[in-house]
Amino acid sequence: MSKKTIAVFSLFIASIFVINNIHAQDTIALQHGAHRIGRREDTMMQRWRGYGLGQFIHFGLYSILGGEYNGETYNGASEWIRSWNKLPKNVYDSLYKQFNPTKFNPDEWAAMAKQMGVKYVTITTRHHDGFCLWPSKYSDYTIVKTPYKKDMIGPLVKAYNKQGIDVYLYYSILDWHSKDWRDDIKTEDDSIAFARFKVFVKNQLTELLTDYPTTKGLWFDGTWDKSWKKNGAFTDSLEQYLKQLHPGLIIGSRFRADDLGKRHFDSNGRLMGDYEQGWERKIPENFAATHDNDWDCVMTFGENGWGYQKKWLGHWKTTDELIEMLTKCVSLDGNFVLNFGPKSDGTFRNEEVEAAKQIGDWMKINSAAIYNTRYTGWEKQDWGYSTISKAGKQAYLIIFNIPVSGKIRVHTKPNQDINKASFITDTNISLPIESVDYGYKLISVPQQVYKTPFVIELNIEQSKQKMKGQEENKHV
Ligand code: JFZ
Repeated sequence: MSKKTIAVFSLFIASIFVINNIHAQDTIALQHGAHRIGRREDTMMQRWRGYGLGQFIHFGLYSILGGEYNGETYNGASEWIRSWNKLPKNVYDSLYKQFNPTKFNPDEWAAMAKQMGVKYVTITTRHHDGFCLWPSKYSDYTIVKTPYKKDMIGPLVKAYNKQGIDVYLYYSILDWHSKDWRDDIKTEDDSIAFARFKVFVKNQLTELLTDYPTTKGLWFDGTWDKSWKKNGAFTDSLEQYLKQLHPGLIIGSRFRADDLGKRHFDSNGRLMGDYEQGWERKIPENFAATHDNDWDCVMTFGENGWGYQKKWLGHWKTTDELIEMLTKCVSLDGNFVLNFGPKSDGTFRNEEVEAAKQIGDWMKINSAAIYNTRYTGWEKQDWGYSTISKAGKQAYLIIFNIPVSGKIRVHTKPNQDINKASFITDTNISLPIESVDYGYKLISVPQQVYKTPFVIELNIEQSKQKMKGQEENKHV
C-alpha cells in the first residue's frame, strides 16, 4: 500500500470511529423505543392529518351521577367520581343496574357530529371504572348486564361511518374493576395477577378490532402507572400485534413505555406512536413545540371533567374561543378534538348541542381553511392564524383581530407572492393588496364591526425572486 493509500484508509477508519462514537454517545440502546423516525406517511395517516376537527365522547356509569352524590358536588373530574371518598364504592359499583340510555339515538349523534363538521370521533369503550359499553365476552361488567342490555358501540360505529366519520376507540388500561389490575408490580402475586390482566387486555382489544372492523385507531389512556411502564416489552409486542391484526391502525404516543419506562418520547427523545397524544387541554405555543410531529389536542368545553357534569363549574368556552383553538391547532399542523359528555339517558346537554350547531355553521363557510391544510411556515401574526392547502396554492388567514386601520399586515415566506386576496365567502371580489417594505403585504378590509372570526383566502404564487429588502428582515 502506498503511503497515500494508508493515510486515506486511516482517515476512513478514524472517521468511522468518530461517527460511531458520536452515535454511541447520543443514543441509548433500546429494544422497545421508537421504531420509526419522522412522520408516518401512509394513506391512513395522511387521512388522519387532514381531519382538522374531531369529536371526543365520554360516556359511562359516571354519566348517571353527573359529578354529584348526596346533594354534594365532587370537585374533581366527573368521570373520576368513584375515587371520591364521599361516595361509597359499592354505590358506584351498583350504578350499572340503573344504566339505561333509552334515548340514545346513534343516527342523531352522528348527524350532530356531521353538521358540526367533525371528521373523526373517539368514544370511551371503557373508562377507568372498567365498565364496557360493548358486550365483551371477557368481562362480567358490561352493558349487557344493565337494563339497556344492548351494545352501544356497534350502532355508533355504523351510524358515524354512514355519515363518513371515522371512528376511534378509547380504551383505558387503568381498571378499577378488575381484580387482576395493579398500579405496580411488587410481589410475585402481583406479577401473576398482572400477567392475567395483560391477557385480558389483549383479548378485549382483539375483540374490539374484530367486532368493529372499520375502527381506524385506538386511543389509549390510564397507561401512566408503574405496572404498565415496567412492561415495555409486552406493550411493544402488543402494539405490533394490533397493527398486524388491523393494517393501517393508528395508535398515539400514550400507549407504551420504552425499556427504561419512558413514555411518549423514548429515552432518545423519539416519539413512540403515530402521533403525539400528550396535548391534553393545551395547545403548543408555536411550531417548534410540536417537534414536527403529528399531534392532536383534546379539549373540554368546561374547565374540569370529561363526563357529564350536572352543575357546570368554571368557565364554559364560547364558540368563538373554540374556533380560535381549532384554527390555532390546525395552523400548527395538529387536529382539534372537542369533548362531549352526554347525559345518562343518551342525549346531549343543550349547551353542547348549541355549540356543535354554531361550530358547524362556521365550518360550513370556512372549512376549506381547516380540512387538508397544513402549517404555512409563517410566524404567528397579529390578526390570527394561517393555514395553506396541501399543494401550497391557497393560503387562508383566519382573522380574529382586526386593526382599526382595516389594513391587515401579512408576512409570507420570501418566495411567496400573493396574487389575489378575497373573503372566502366571495372569491369573485378581490380585496386591495399593497406591497410595503420588507416584504409585507397590506390587505384592506372594510372598517366595520366583525362579529365572528372570518377567513381571507389568498392565491399564492411561488416566486424565485425575493422582494427588495426582504432578506434583511429577521424579525416581525
Ligand atoms: C385522562 C383521564 O384520566 C380522564 O378521565 C379523561 O379520560 C382524559 C381524556 O384522559 O386524563 C388525563 C390524562 C393525561 C393528562 C391529563 C389528564 N395529561 O397528560 O396531561
